[in-house]
Parts: sequence; structure tokens; C-alpha cells
Amino acid sequence: MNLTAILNTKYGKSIADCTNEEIYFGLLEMVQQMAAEKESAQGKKKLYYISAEFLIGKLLSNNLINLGIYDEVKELLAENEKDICAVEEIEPEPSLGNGGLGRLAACFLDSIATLGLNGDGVGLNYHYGLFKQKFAKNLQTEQPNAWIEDQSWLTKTDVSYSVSFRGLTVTSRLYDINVTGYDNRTNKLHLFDIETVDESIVEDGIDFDKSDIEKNLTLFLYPDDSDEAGRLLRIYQQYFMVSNGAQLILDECVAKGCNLYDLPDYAAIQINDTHPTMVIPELIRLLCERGIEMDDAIDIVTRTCAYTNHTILAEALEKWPIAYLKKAVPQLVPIIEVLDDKVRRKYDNEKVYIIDKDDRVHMAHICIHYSYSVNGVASLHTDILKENELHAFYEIYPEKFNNKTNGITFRRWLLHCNPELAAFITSLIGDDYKKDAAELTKLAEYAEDPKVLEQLLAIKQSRKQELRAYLKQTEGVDVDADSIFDIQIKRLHEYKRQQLNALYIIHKYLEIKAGKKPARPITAIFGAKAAPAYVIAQDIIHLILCLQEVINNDPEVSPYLKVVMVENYNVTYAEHLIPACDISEQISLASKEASGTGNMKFMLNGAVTLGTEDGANVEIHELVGDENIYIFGDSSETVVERYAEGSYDASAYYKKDKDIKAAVDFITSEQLLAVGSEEHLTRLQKELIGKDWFMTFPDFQDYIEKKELAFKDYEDRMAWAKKMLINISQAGYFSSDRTIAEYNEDIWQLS
Ligand code: 26Q
Repeated sequence: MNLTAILNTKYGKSIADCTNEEIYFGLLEMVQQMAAEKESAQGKKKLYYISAEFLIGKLLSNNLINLGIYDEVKELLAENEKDICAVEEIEPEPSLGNGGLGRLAACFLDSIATLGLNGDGVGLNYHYGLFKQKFAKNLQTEQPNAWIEDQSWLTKTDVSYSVSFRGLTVTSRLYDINVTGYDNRTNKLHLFDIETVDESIVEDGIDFDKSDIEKNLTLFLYPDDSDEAGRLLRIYQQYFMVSNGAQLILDECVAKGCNLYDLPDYAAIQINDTHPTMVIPELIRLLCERGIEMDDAIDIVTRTCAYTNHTILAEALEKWPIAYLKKAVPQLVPIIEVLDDKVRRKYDNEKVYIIDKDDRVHMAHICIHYSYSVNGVASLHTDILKENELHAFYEIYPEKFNNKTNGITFRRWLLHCNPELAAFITSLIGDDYKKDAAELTKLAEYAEDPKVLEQLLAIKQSRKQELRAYLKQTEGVDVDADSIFDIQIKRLHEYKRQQLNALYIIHKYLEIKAGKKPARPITAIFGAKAAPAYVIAQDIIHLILCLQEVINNDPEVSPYLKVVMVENYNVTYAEHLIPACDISEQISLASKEASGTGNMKFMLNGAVTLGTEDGANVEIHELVGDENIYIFGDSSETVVERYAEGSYDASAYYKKDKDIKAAVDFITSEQLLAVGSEEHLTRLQKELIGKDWFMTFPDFQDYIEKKELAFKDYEDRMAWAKKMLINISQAGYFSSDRTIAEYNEDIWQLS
């Protein structure tokens, strides 16, 4: 380790004389050098994980851990009276992702490198990424997140390609980020960019001229697509990503001796949700350009690509009007038409066509017909795909469908974010669990050991104290570390039902007002960003922020109940929140959450889940047993039936159930209107009474009941600690190392 030398050359100073910022840049340089010296994974066949999102989080600490020098650096800094945490704070967090799908891609890169597999990520280098969230007048506002500094984790390469759109050809530039595996190889995250991007076109908030493609192409992740220019920009971005990716893949394979006909022996391309779908027609186009017959090209590409589905929500499945594709990427249109034509000749079922009767291109359908593997991300999710949403495809291609239950990297979500807990686990069962997560089951032996249980509670308490200080510093809110920390952090979406949690909070507030005080204070914590054009999601944020203001300022209630919606929830924030959590809210409407991965992170850190039988909650339930999880709500079968019948009537529940009525009425109460906007609050209330599309009311009473039960059980501290321990001991299954080993065995088959 040569930090001293680097700082001396860079700044002519010793460690002790450097600022935290200088130390950060010194460490960055040192890590870059060490990562570059590591052998990169090799082999004939390589995996390319293509994704619109890579939610990698800050990289310094994770790299130090994976390079095995975290403790050494920490000590060296401490000897010079520097605090590694303060240095970590300096690093800006890249926001190259939005939520689960992007964070999953980042966990996968860590595991691929850790398992020594030959695999790289391919995506885009968004200069401002997803927006930075700010609250003003209890509403979300959006700002650009400028994360790229002069010296950053990006390495400019000499790789560059031409990418043509209708009437416009741009030149790309590839930037790489090293992905260090835990005690293993280094892989790459390849991020494409263009050099003509002009950050100065961003005006007020995150507004910019959406039609100036050369200047805006890689500015933002998910630009507002509520108008046509925005939707076209999304297509430009997607095509830019996949055309570069396809050219890179072909170049790398050919350099290794591939004759293009044997492409599947050199490359596996994992398509992360539908956003990179155009890689299929683009590769076909490029192969044809290199002299391969169309039918052969289609066959080669089908044997190279594999598709992961992350959602069953119809509105999230991308369908692009063919007219848009003609406007942006006309060269793909004849290929997509051939792909559609082949399907139509073979199958007499509109549901599996690629181009529908309204001339919209179903991206998922391209992926399913023209890839060799289709996977869901949790057992229930894959079953629903097979039996419902994608049933027609399952009947055609039963052999393509497989499940790969998601996972998380324990390096970030335990070793880095909760070193105290990791050290305690090591003291009990040794270090092997860091590379073999199944080892965690050994912890179950301590389920009756009062010393171990007490220590577990003490660690949780210290993490809660730490979060309390952090919330005070970042949000200016003072919470009680002896209260129950009940946390819901995830993208804001109606199906995830933050509104159900908000209704509970109103219910509790009304109870306290009526004199019914909880045995122990409750702190309800939220973190969520809402897509700028998603009106109801914005309204839900508004409701929660208004509740925060009313409740926290009510001296009668705030000693018993506090609400905190943290600003700009991101990976770094999650690393503070998750270790401190008591109750993990996983309350999506059954059948709607493909998997969830936050649920796994909480479990690993000793929180107990309050959740529906949805996504990976089902598998968590099976692993920990009824005693160690709080399950509520209607089953996915009931929900699916209710949708099919069209029988749900929200207003009937509202009229019949006085708790529901009281909570919903409160949304437009004098108290809330005094701090909030009538427009937003009324709209949300109307939406709930008139529609409640994600069926919060039928689950409301059961949610209250199970939440109260959890609060009651929490008071038996030893019994609760046992639940925590069992949860941790069963979390090994959710290591992304396990998930990636399965992908490799069943799908990629890298040697
Ligand atoms: C689609 C069309 C138009 C505009 C935007 C989109 C769009 C953007 C992002 C659709 C979906 C996403 C992101 C989805 C996502 O994060 N899904 C989550 O993936 C996780 C990893 O598999 C799962 O654990 C979560 O259950 C799932 O919600």
C-alpha cells in the first residue's frame, strides 16, 4: 500500500496534513492502481450483462473491502488522526439507477467478479443519472445529480464506435469502471457516452431541450417520457446503449477467434428487463452486414441472448409505437418486421405477436421469442409468469422458462454497512460465511444463548443510535432510539403501497389523539423517489410529508409517534437505515412485487419482516417459519381472481369500515390542509375511494392486526432477538453469489 507516496506526489503532503478530500482522491488513485494490477477474468466465453441501470453506490469502501485492505487503511488513517468515515463522505454517489433492478445489476457484478467469472456490465454513463430529490413545501422537487468529478472511478478508454440514428450519426466513447471481486479478480463495468453532451442545456430543475440528441443523449436516466420528445429520447438512449454494446461484443469475440457463426460459444448476453431489447435486432443487423444470412443471424442471436423479466405490471412492459422506431432507428424496423412475421407464420395467437394491431412493438415479446432463456426473479414471480402473464409463451417454450431468485452482495450489505454485526458473526462462526453465505445457518445454534441474543440487541441499539444521529444531522429530525424503527424504503409506486403504511400512521395518530397510547413509541421511516411525471406517486409523497409535519409537531402525539421521510433516498442512505431497522415493511399487493431485494438486506441485518406473501417474501417466510415473520393480506390467487372478476369496489370498503373511513377522511382534514396542498390531497383521496387499484382497503385491518402483534412481541426482548437471529441465520440463501452461481450453471455456462 503506497498511500503515503501517492499523497506526497499528488499534493506534496503527508497523510496527517492532507484534507479528507485529498485523502479520498489519494485512495481513489491507489485503489485504481491495485485494481488494474489484479488479473481480470479470462476465458473463451464472456457474459455481457446489459442494463439501463447500474446502481453501484459509492465505490471507495467497497473496493477497499474487496481488495482486503479496509482495516489496514482505516488504521493508517486513524494513526494520522483521520476518520475513514469522514473520507467516505466525500465521495459523490453515482445515481446510475433507480431501484431494485439497477441495484441487482450492481450486486451481480460484485458476485461475478467474486466468483471469478468472466463477465462485464454494459450500460450508459449518465452525467446526471437519476435526479436528486429535494423537498419544498412538502412536495418532491428534482435537481440534477452531478456525480462525475475531474478525478473519478471512470477510466476513459480508446474504444469508440459510430452509432447511426435517422439523419444523425454520433461517435461514442467508452468509459470503464473497475469492478473488484471479494478477494478475487477485477471485471469491468463498461459505460458508453458521447463527447458532445452539454450539461449547460439543463435549465430549471431537470428541464432541458429533449430534441437536441447530440447534447442530451446521456444526461439523465429515465428522462420524463410524458411527451413524445421524451419517449423518443428514451429510444435514442436504448439504441445507443445496445448498438455500442453489440459492436463491443462482436469486436471482443472476433479478437478471440470467433467466426460469428459460433458467437454463442464466445458470448452470453443477459438482457436486464426490456430496456436493452434492441440489442437483438441490432446484433442481427450487424451480423447481416458482415455477410451472414438473416435466418442464420436470427438463430445465432437467439442462442446468445437471455432475458430477465422484473415485472408483471402491464404498464411497465415496454411497448413502443413502430412510428417512433421509424423516426429514431429506421434500420431496425425491417428486422423487427421479419421477427414478427416469423412469429405470425408459426403461431395463430395475437397474444404472442411482436407488433400488435395498434402497431406497437412489444419489447418483451422480442426477448422471449428470440432468446434461449427467460427467467423470473423469485419463485412466486416465475410461477405467475408461467401461469398467467406469459402463459401463452410458456406453452410454446416451456424449456426456456426458469427461476433465479434474486440475491444481494453481503460485502456491501453486511461487511460494509454493518461491520459490528459482521465482526460478531465472525466471532461466533468464523470467517467462512463471507465467501460461503450458507455458513450463516450455523448461527441458529445460538438461538437460545442469552449472551448472544443480548449482544445482538446491543448491536442493533448502537446502530439505532447511529441512525438517530444521522437523521438529526441530515433531516433535522430528532427521533427516539428506544422507539421501534419501522422502515419502508423503495421506489415510490402505488403497488408497493406506501399509501397503506401512511393510512396506518393516520390510524395510529387518531388512536393516540383519542387517548390510546402505544406501549412503546414508534418511528415510521420512509425513503422513496417518485418518477417526476407519476402524479399519484407525487401525491403519496406529499401526504407522507404532510403527516410528518403535523405529527412531529403535535406535542400530544410526537412522544409516541414520529414520521420521517428522508430526503434523496439512495444507496448510501440505505446503508445507514438498514442496519438500524427493527421492522421491515414489505407490503406490496400480493402478485405485484417481482421479488424485492430490500427485504433480503433487512433480514440479513436482523430486522423482522412485516409483509405480504409476495415476491421473495414467500421464500423468506418458508425459510424463517411463521414465528419469525409477520405475514398479512390477501394471497396472490385471491388478488389475481379479484382483478379477473373486476369485482373490487373500494368505496364499499370505505363506507363499511369505520377505521378506513376515518383514515381516508383525514387526508383532507383541516390539520393536513393547513400544511399541504388541497389539489394533491383531494386527488389522492379521490383515487383511493374511487379506485384503490392496488387494493389497500381489503388488507387494511389485517395489516393493523399484524403490525400491532409485531409491536407487542417486540416487548419480549429475548424472544425478539431470537427472531432476529433466525432471520440472519437464514439469509444465506439470498446471497447474490448463490444467484450468480445458478445463472452460470443454468444459463451462461462460462467455464
Ligand atoms: C418502463 C417503461 C417506461 C418507463 C420506465 C420503465 C421502467 C423503468 C424502470 C420499468 C421498470 C423499471 C425498474 C424496475 C425494477 O426496478 N424492478 C424491480 O426489480 C427488482 C430486481 O429484480 C425486483 O426485486 C423488484 O421486485 C422489481 O420491482
